[in-house]
Amino acid sequence: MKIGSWIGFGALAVLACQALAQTPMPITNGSFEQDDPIFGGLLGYNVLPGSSVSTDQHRTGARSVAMGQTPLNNFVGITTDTVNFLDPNFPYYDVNIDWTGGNIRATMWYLIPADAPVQGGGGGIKLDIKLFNQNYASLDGRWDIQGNTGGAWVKYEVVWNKADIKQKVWINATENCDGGCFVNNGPPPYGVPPYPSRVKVTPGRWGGESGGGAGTNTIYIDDLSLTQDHSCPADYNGDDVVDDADFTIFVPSYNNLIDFRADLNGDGLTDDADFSLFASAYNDLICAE
Ligand SMILES: [Ca+2]
Ligand SMILES: [Ca+2]
Repeated sequence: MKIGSWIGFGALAVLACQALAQTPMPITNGSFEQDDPIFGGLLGYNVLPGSSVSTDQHRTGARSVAMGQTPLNNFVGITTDTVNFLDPNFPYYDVNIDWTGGNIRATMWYLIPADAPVQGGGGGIKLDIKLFNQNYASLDGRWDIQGNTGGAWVKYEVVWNKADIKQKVWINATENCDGGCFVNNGPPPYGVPPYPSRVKVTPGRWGGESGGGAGTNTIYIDDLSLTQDHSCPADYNGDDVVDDADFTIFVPSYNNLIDFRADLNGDGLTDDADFSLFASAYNDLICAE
């Protein structure tokens, strides 16, 4: 579908996509070297039972996190969902995100000694999309590590597509409403907008009955990092181009109006104002310089 002829809708250049590189996000203590100077324990993380700081292995610095064996229906790992008493403006160590920004990428490195192979279980990096301390959506980074790495560090990366994140929040906002729907002016303080603004990051292992059962031995992790692709709001599907594929995402949201998935002006609705913005961005086509 060609909508180039619709571009007469005004020169709303505010959405001209910024030519920014991926933005390193302020994940605290990603190399696991620091303890909290006041409260002790691993700075920036809630270390769940079964996990611990280890000096046996380290990719950088002197420490890593050891995620131990995972009993059935149990979870072993660390999470950023821990209170930061030192910063009144950033009360949790969860990582700030830009709702109108790009795809979110997480990387870490893992190691399994040759003489202690992992059997069973699953895991990965889980992402929870949050506003304040309310969880709006959970996205798993699937991971089925078995065997061993021969003692070498192996890179693990997961990318959460921006459209998938919005879709998950949308489903929770509209289909799981028994306890109070939080789409558009839903029960305060959880109405959307305001949009979720941070993520809880959880590297971990889990031993589900349908997910490989219990997991043996230890997986060491190090050098956790998060980035978000540059902001190009009208690029709904996160491929760095504003084209017909994005228009097909725009249309259903525009048709039901209350849909925030294609909202471009931040009012929680997808209406004519957003169409004007989308048409302008479509005319530019390319997000990145
Ligand atoms: Ca696109
Ligand atoms: Ca709007």
